[in-house]
Amino acid sequence: MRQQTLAIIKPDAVQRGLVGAILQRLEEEGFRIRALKMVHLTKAQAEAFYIVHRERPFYDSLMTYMSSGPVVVLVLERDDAIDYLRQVMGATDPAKAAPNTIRRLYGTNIERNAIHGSDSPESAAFEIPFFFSRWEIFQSSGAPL
Ligand code: IDP
Ligand code: MG
Repeated sequence: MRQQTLAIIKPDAVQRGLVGAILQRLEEEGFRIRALKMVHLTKAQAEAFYIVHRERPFYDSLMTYMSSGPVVVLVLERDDAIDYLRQVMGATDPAKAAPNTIRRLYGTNIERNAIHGSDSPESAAFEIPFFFSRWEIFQSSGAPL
């Protein structure tokens, strides 16, 4: 099923000049970029985005990291986009991620792991409108929203 998901190229990857490599990989994997922007999240914005994690022990550190520099936010479209992006990203901890996944290639550690991807249709439905209004998302003709 044709589907959209939200990806974030995280501050560590932007800072190390990996935006181009990651975008190239995503396009090679068959994702179409439907929206893209660079933003520097405030801590309050990062907290609102990651609200589901507020009870987790790493939450404060994650908020500091996610607001430490600009990120590149993307709406990506493909068949089975949500699960497929999670496969291409690899496991949360880059050291445990499968070879050739984005996190294995470009992540630094379990926190600074280069990329975020929505983990379910419910997450995508929250995360895409968090960053993009409808008119900012280029729709392929006839594709479902
Ligand atoms: P995910 O990004 O693979 O879906 P989640 O468990 O949803 O992983 O965690 C969200 C983000 O929080 C991770 O991508 C990573 O940046 C950070 N994180 C997850 N687990 C840890 C941890 O054990 N220590 C530090 N940061 C973590
Ligand atoms: Mg997650």
